Amino acid sequence: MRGLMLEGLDLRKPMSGRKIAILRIQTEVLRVMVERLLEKGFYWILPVILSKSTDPLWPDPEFSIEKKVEVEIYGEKVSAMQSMIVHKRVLVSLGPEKIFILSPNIRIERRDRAATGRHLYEFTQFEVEVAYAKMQDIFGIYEELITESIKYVRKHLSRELEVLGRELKIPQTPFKVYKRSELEEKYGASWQDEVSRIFEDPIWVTGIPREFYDYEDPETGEWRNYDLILPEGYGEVISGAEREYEYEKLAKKLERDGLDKSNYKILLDLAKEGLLKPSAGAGLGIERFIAYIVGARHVAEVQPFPRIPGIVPEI
Ligand code: ASN
Repeated sequence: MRGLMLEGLDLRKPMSGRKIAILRIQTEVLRVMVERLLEKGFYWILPVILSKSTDPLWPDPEFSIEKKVEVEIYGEKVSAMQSMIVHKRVLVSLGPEKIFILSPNIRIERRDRAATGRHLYEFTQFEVEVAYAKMQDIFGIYEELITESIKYVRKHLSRELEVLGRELKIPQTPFKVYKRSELEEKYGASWQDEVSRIFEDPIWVTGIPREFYDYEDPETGEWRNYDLILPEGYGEVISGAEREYEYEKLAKKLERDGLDKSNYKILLDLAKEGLLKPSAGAGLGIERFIAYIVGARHVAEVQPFPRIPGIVPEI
């Protein structure tokens, strides 16, 4: 269904009506989502790009990073942001307890990921983090953001949907919740592609063994984390979790994963002092969500300046 024949890559021609319709839809979807969170009392935080501390993105069943972008500035080594997870944890612990960030991430995905139709080497996450929140709270927030934006687009942007030839269904809430292990057992290794095609509405998948900062229940070994899988083959669009906040567990998990503790010293120091608050949050891939809304064949179709793995454009 989705190849690499993309529309809108020719930067020397005026943009197509299709692409302009996509940008109109994106504008309004972002406005709806931002307004909803502002009404709920969230603080709008601006992103950080270069940092000594970023998401290791590992271990993770989805890992496909070719290289980490590191540069030296003022005699110090910093990385391009892979996700603001560390910053989110610090902020909700020391400052406002409900935050959101439209956060650009740089992830140099392997070139073969160009063909999935779902990977970009630069993209933006709609990040949310809430102190003392649980999984269900975060499910509720994103379910509202998703359904309200879809309702808005159907009601006010029907002309754009027509240009795109897109029929958009309003998903039923609450979205169904499944354990990753049960999906894996039933559908095998490619369960994500399978469920993304079979289910008609988005589904939450919980219990994913991955990065140290997601909460692991010491009694059951269950991971209190989640992904949201979109239907029609669009796949994962959100990932998040309840978070670890205890020093011992964090230190042990960093060691288990073979990560350099000095990159996460701030988290460890706060945890040691009892200042790292429990929280939960997630990030929604904005381009993937818009690709689903507009029915794009490749996620890069929603970017004015496509960032497809392996292809470095003129601008
Ligand atoms: N944004 C994700 C979260 O909040 C982390 C990630 O992007 N890897 O858990």
